[in-house]
Parts: sequence; C-alpha cells; structure tokens
Amino acid sequence: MSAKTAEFVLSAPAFKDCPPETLPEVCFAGRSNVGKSSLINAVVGRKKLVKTSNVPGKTRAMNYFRIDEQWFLVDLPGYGYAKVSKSERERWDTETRTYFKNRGALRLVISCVDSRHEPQKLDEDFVFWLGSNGIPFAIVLTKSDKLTANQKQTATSRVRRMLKNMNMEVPVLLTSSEDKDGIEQVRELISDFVNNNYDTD
Ligand SMILES: Nc1nc2c(ncn2[C@@H]2O[C@H](COP(=O)(O)OP(=O)(O)OP(=O)(O)O)[C@@H](O)[C@H]2O)c(=O)[nH]1
Ligand SMILES: [Mg+2]
Repeated sequence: MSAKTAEFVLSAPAFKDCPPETLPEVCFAGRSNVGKSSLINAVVGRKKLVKTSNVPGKTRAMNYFRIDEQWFLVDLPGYGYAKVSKSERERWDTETRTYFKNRGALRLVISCVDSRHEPQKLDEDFVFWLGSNGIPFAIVLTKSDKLTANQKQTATSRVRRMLKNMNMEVPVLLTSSEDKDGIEQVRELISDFVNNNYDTD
C-alpha cells in the first residue's frame, strides 16, 4: 500500500540537526545514481516526494520525511560521487557514521545496490561496516527492469554470495521503481522493522 501521508520534515546537514527521536526510522543509502530517490518515491507511492535526477550527489544532508505519522524515512546522499571535494566527503562520512552508530530510533538501513553490476568495493565496504557495527540492514537491488530473467537470478545470487562470505544473513530484495517490481515487498520489510517484528540480535 502507498503511504496515506508523507511530509517533508527537515534536511539535516549534520547528525546534531536530526529531529528528536519521536518515531522509528528507516534510512535509504547507496551509491550516487543507484536509484534511491526513485525507490523512495515508489515505496511511498508519490511521484515527487523526493527529487530524482541525472546529476548525482546533489543532496548533502539527511532528508527527513514523516510517513503516515508512524515513521521517519531518511534519504541519504549517495556515496562515491567523485566531484564532491575530499573535505566534504570526509565530513559527510563522519556525520553518517555518527548517525548510524548513535541514532537509537534507527530500525533499518536499506542499502541500495544497482542490480546490473557486481556490488562495487564501496558497496561491500559499506555493507561490511554496517554488519560489523550491528546495524540492522537489508539489501535492495534497484533497476531490475533492465535485466532479463537470467540476469535477475545472477544479480540476487551474487549479493547473497557476498553476504555469505561476510558471514551475514540479511534480506535481499530485487526491485524496479520503473515497473514497481518488488516494491510491495520493500513496504512489508519496512513495516516489519518499524513495528519491531524482527529480531535483530
Ligand atoms: N530503468 C530504471 N531507471 C531507474 C530506476 N530507478 C532510478 N532510475 C534512474 O536512475 C537515475 C538516478 O535515479 P535517482 O533515484 O535520482 O538516484 P539516487 O540514488 O537518488 O541518486 P543521488 O540522489 O544523486 O545519489 C535516474 O535517471 C532515474 O530515472 C529503475 O527502477 N529503473
Ligand atoms: Mg537521490
């Protein structure tokens, strides 16, 4: 189901600017241009809740949205965008790591990975870091409309293999914001974590 209400709350350039932890939250992260914003719009069922673009790396803040008065959705700027200065990249790395580690209300990180490619080093490092720090996450593969049935199989199994090599077991979903494949499953996943139906220990 689409969200009944979805409102922009604020844009937090730093961890200290995040809103009070009044609701459970779910955060979307991933490389620039992976399709995070499109995925968010599809999940919430809004055409333009979040801006999508061909110009990657524009947002440099944690963007908060209140969904159905029940949870906060957080859109993070993509990592791995080459044109961002080194100092800004380092600042952002510190802020997001602080956020992931210290945000008590954070229930789930949705780590978005492009289904067309092997997970990149940056994706692997990010996932490994989340897992090592005990942060609950799931992997959502994006842009599945670009794949054949065979390629879909490959995309999912290579991510599962990567997780297995890291000794991690987390949900892996294949999605397309274009044809809405897998979107309902992402909603269900979010709802499970928001309502605490998952044992994350
Ligand atoms: N075919 C296809 N294209 C998609 C899909 N999702 C996103 N795209 C395209 O991929 C590009 C990037 O999408 P965004 O949603 O803006 O990506 P993002 O991860 O939010 O990017 P940044 O915010 O810049 O990090 C756009 O041109 C989208 O139209 C999808 O499911 N299928
Ligand atoms: Mg975006």
